[in-house]
Amino acid sequence: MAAPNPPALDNPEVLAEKIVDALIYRIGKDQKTARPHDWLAATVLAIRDRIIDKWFASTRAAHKAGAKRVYYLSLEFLIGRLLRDAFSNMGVMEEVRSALQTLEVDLEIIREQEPDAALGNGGLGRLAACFMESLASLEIPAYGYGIRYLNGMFRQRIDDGWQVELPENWLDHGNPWEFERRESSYKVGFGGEAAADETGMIKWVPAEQVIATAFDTPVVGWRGKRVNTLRLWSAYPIDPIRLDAFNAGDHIGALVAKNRSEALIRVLYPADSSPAGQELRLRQEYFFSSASIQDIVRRHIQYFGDIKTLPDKAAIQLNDTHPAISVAELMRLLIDIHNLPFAEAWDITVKTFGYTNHTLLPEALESWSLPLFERLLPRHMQIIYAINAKILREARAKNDSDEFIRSISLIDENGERRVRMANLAFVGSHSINGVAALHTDLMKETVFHGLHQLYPNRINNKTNGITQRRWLFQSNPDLVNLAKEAIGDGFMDDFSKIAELGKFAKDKAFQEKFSAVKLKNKIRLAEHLRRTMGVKLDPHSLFDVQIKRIHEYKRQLLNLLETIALYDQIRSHPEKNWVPQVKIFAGKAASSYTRAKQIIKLTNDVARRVNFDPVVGDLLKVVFVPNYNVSQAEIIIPAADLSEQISTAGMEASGTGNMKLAMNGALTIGTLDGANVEIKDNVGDDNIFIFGKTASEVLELRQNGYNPRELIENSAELTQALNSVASGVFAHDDPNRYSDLVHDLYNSDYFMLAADFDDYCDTQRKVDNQWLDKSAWTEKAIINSANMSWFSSDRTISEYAKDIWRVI
Ligand code: 26Q
Repeated sequence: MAAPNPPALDNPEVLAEKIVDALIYRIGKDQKTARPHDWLAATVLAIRDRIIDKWFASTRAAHKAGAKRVYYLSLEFLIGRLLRDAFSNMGVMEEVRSALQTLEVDLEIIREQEPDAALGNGGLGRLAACFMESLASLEIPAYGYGIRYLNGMFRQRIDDGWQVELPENWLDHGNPWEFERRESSYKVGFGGEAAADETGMIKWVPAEQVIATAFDTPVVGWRGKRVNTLRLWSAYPIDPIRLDAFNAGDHIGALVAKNRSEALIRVLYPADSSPAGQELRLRQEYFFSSASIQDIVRRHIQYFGDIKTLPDKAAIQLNDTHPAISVAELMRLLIDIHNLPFAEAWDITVKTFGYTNHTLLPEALESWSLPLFERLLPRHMQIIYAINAKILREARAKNDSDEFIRSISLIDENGERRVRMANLAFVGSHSINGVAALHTDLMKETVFHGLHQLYPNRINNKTNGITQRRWLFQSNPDLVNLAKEAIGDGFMDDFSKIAELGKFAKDKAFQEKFSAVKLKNKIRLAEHLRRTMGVKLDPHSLFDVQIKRIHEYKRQLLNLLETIALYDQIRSHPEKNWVPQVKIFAGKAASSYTRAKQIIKLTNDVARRVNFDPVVGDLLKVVFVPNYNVSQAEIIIPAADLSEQISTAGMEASGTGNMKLAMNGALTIGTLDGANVEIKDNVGDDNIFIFGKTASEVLELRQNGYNPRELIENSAELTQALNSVASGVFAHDDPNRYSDLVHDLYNSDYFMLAADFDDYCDTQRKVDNQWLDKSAWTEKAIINSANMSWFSSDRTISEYAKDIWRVI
């Protein structure tokens, strides 16, 4: 059957009719009784039909061409709201807006009814979402594979300054973007035994099985050229109810299987950069890996007939180690089901997989205790031993030292024996990449030192990127209009052309317009915060933002201590020419991360004191915005003047918020960490504020015995700030609340706040001075926006496609 012609663009009246039709016949409401979320559903359904046409056409085209497909396996996809993404990429945003206007419905109001699909923690999950959008925009046939969590990332509420976690029920009103595909269902086993049968073939007989069923969401590329699939797995029991038990009166026991399978997909693990080692997490990892690999193999056989050609037609990318068990799962299918010899199966596996590493923090490297692994996945354990034997043979031939062999082994023998997922992912992949240049260099020297010696050609860098469609075009329309006015709209399709804005950096009239856009975005944010939090902010003050997961290595505490020092100074000298500023913080702490939660509480304690101090007035405000998520980011980022990227050098793999903020014209204050280094190279040394120890200086300090106490005592400002925190100035109700926190800074300060504090404060005062020269500031902001196109995820994905996946 020929592909139908794309539906003609409707005029607003025709589209309005379609929306009303959907409202009445598919939602079952009339115009009088419809509530905003009914209008939302009806509008999505009316446009969705067009997307589906493109979707099928894309799938057919890839099939016809016998194209190689990219499979992105990720336990997280932080996609946020989909309406604006889909409508804007389909090019129907304005058309829909006017259609709804004829019905007296406000698109912005119904847009806000859409819940955020928060199926991710932070950077890694959002990166997966940006990548999916870029893959579709670059017209690369690709599938994202993940889990359809019933509750994604928790909703954060702040009670008396403390974080409280609440479940986020994003599916409560249904999800008009997804399609359940019952026909795409696979059995996934757990436990039981793996032993040779009478023919000598290994047979795994699992003790328990669940069914994984696909839910597909279309991912619309720019200008609707291609629509890819995000396939998320849900779990069903094989026997939803044991009728015999139920009829015998055991109503709970009858439903055990249903509850067990549902537990698999119930929640996203709310950890970031430090794994929570529960059995359920390993079950989730295997559940989605197994379903995805079975689906990929099934599709390959169906289309191409021969499993041996898999690496020519499929590239599977592992988003960190969370799906690393896929390596053993593919081996199992090739050996046990497709009867390939081990060596051939291994060759296919290594050619098919690529692995992306997102962290160097040793405590964040995933490993599973051997007894747990063996009990849950006995056949995979055997396969991992076999892989390990092969790899260690190769290693010994190269270097027989114990230290080298220990570093290569898939089994960690220090203390309780554990399976190292990073080593499994590494040896099972032909490409291992870091996510920023510095991070990739450090990978070679630290976590993968031994493996890099054994396989010197495998590690490569792919500096992260972000999609400018969501993070600029959709979230900052006024800046886009200004850019169009100045340089035409060529940058919408060829984003490198945004560099032409640089020509206007010194143009006073353009500067005025640029800062007027920024001011408008700040007014919008101030209004949003007034409505949601009741705070009053002066949009003319400097908006200094640190928005990201709360983690000690990201050093929100450094920012806060500088804020306290500034507060002290303003109080001592209120007559000075201070720059009025707002310190905006937002982010979630992992629920089990006590210190991170304490930092949130301290932020709120400081805010309460500073914001109501009449001496300070509007000179300094501190705001902790609750429930940071993708939608909040879309409002905060375009309104930021200053972007805080102040991690301890060597610890932030890349960062991507740094890119979003700079692209929207915020200046960065940051350490030489992660992608900050490359942002500096692109925007130029004069247009970024760099401070602090470098990664190698941090290492040296650590090796030579770091002494924070001495550093603190040599800094009058830091001493005073810590004294006020320790003595309960911000916590009258519980003066000892922060004693341990201050004690730890004096005695260990693992993240080296003391080493960077003075330099950071000096640099903040340089920022203030720069702000006072409005024209020079705006010039720098324009240069930032103009020079950030390299950080488009289109560039990142093109590099993956050429160097790793070989699909272009
Ligand atoms: C692992 C095991 C068990 C439970 C949870 C986890 C877990 C979950 C999420 C471990 C880590 C994460 C998330 C890590 C993350 O977001 N890393 C960030 O990735 C970004 C994209 O590459 C980088 O820009 C950031 O620098 C990096 O911190």
